[in-house]
Amino acid sequence: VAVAALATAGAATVVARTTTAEAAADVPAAAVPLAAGVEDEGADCAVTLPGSLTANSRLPDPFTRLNGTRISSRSDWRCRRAEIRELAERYVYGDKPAKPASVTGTVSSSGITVNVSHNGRSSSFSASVSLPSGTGPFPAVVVLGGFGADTAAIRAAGAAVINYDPYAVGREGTPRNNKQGAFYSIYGSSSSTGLLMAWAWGVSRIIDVIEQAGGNILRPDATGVTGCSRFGKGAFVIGAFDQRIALTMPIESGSAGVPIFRGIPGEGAQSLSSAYGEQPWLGDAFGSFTSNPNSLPVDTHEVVAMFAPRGLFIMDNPHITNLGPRSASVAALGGAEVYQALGVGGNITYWSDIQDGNHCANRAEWRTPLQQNIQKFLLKTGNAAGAMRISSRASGNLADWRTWQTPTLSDGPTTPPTTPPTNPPTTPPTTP
Ligand code: MCU
Repeated sequence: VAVAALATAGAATVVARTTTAEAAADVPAAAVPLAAGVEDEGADCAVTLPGSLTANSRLPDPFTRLNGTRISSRSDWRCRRAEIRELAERYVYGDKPAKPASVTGTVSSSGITVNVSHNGRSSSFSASVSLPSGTGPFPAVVVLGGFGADTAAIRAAGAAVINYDPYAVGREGTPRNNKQGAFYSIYGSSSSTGLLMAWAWGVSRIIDVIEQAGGNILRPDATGVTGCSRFGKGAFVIGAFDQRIALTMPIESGSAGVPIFRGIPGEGAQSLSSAYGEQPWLGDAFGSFTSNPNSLPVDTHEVVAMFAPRGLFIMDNPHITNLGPRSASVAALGGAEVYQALGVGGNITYWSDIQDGNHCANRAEWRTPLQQNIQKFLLKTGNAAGAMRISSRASGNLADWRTWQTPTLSDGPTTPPTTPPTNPPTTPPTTP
């Protein structure tokens, strides 16, 4: 789909990928399950990780399987996604364990408690809840940290806010060999899983509890997540790794968040070694790649793709190079190719066309798209098409980063290989 320049507003060139024709071609929101009923719907896919890695200065092809073949139908995406998930766990974020043996807890109009036990170890954490006005049950947005996210706009749109303290589940300020928090109490302080994935595990356990509570206060099928800066990194990983999350809204996530790892050094964003070393956000395995991201078999455009067809609204700041906004736009454009191939190009938005350059400022420009995304993916009362509103201050060019092209995927399952010809070849093979 061609990228069409629609308008120029001050210093920011606004480009929108979604034309009327494309929006019409998208499957209507009501016809598509916008979130899966399970945390990982590809859990049954057999994935064999590569034995060795090949350096590639361009972005890996999201449509090519680990065995070198390309997917050809939309239904092939489920198990290709599972491959990307495994790669991202092994090389970037660390393992996210499946649901523990026991998860219990409570949901009230003011809070959620979570109790987990597994293999003889247990831990607990809680989160406060602020309901919107009106009559429930309500959708809910998990908000990480107390800044950046427009909680007033979220509640005004009709969603509850779940105030999640990620540090209760994965603390900052610890060395990698002594990680702390509810996740590490269960899986060990020397777990190689980084904080972002520990935070993701915690939100998945909150959703487990919401599911078990019966849905009188909070709807189990309408959860979103958001946060700014380090909590934007968190929101991105939380949403990617739980397919029950219908809407994810990372804000100004920076290095270790949305920006492609391969683009960060050239753009002059926070270096990979700085982000890796500042806090154990990424998994321990990422330490081998901080000076050679070209050897990573996966990049964040494929993490973006893991969200498809679910709602993804990426907010970014083109005024701060340290955040890697150019590299973030490339991640969004690359991942959007998968959304488009699946016929849901209107379900992703990237928005860096903003005037106020302060990090994690509350911005009027994002209020309308934020509420439209909540209406479309959580309340299911709207169907506004997403858009790429990339500021010309920091716009990357996907063509510079890829050699692959986006396939036209067929609707149904892949046709099995045709049966071999029944007639023997007319010319017998010549003997040497
Ligand atoms: C953009 O997110 C981080 C950044 O990666 C860190 O280097 C800096 O210390 O903190 C930022 C942040 O979380 O700001 C609130």
